[in-house]
Amino acid sequence: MATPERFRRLWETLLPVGRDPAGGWVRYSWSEADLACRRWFAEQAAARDLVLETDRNGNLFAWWGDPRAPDAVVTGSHLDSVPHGGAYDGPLGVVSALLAVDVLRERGVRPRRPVAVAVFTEEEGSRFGVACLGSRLLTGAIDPDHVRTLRDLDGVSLAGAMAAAGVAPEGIGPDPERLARIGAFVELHIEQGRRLVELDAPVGVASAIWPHGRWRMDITGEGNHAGTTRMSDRRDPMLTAAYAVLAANKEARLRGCHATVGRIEVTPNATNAVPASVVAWLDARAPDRAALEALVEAVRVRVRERAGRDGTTVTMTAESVTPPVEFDAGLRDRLSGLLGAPVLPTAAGHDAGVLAAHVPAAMLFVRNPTGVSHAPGEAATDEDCAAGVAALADVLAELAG
Ligand code: HGY
Ligand code: MN
Ligand code: MN
Repeated sequence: MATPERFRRLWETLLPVGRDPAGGWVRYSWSEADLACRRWFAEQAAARDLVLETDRNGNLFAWWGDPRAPDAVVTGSHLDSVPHGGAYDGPLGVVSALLAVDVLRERGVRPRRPVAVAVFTEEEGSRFGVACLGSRLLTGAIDPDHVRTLRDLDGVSLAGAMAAAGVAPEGIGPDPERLARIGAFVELHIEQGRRLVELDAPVGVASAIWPHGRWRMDITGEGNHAGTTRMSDRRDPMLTAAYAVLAANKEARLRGCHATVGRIEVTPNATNAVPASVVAWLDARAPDRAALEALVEAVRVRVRERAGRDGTTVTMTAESVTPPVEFDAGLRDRLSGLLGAPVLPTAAGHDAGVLAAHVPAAMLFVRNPTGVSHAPGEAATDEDCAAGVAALADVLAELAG
């Protein structure tokens, strides 16, 4: 049975991995913490006699049933994190999937279709900048030659990081044969908002994902002395960046969209120097594609105009853009009917959203009392997590049993 105590027992075996003294969890792909997460997953798979595979993109699959058979029911999520993120975003889906397999075995379910628990690589894009990297590579949504050249903040390439972890980077790229064997994908995830709190429901079913993306703004001015440079002589890229932050916020609010500048890099980053350049990343999300394009264009126009006044130059480059996702309506209705669970959209990206373009995909959300995510305040009660495990077990039994 899926009990809170049982959830907690397994949960606590993963919890210390990547916990950061400065707060939250730091589990970047292919880092020591990520490799420890992968070892943890391998141990859990072995303890359950699940056959573990690492695919050509570093995604992990633990199989209950024949890995080569068609029409598999795959469930899982990711174990990487944003910088100083919460505990649940990703790991909850993996832990719940393992426990759901346990529950089904205890119930004596013998699946007609193979079942796999999956862990996707670099869902957050926190190290190499592209979200849902593992599922994008698997599905051919991104060029592997480009991916091999991606570098982290220390200049380490993705190819180098993979090779250091013992996974051959030469092989990354689309895996149509593996994809064709997946008959359905279900990802359980912590809710990243408070809709389920409002609805008084422990578990929900996803309807859709807002289109969203990341844009890099390179703003260049002139480095100079903070004490001696007259205010009228400055070409300060920080001013343009500051304006970009405010413009993005205002345009998003006016349009019913979301926009965030959560990361900047300042060169040379000195207290007593007018910066030479600033790089700022815009994260923008909208209810539909046209609204997203209009939002980003509005920010672009306003920032360019401001750059003209600041004597700076700005270029804005899309780093990743994810189209809207409507989850398979048949599967969504079947699962919400089966679980008696409400249906809700999200503005967060997920591997299930990437896979949804290729296979029937669905998501379950577990209530988050704080509504916080991508920060240590992310939360769920053990009772709700157990309800999530029970719901996922029911879903897997329905699809594969
Ligand atoms: O950033 C996102 O939407 C997700 O949580 N990866
Ligand atoms: Mn996330
Ligand atoms: Mn996630």
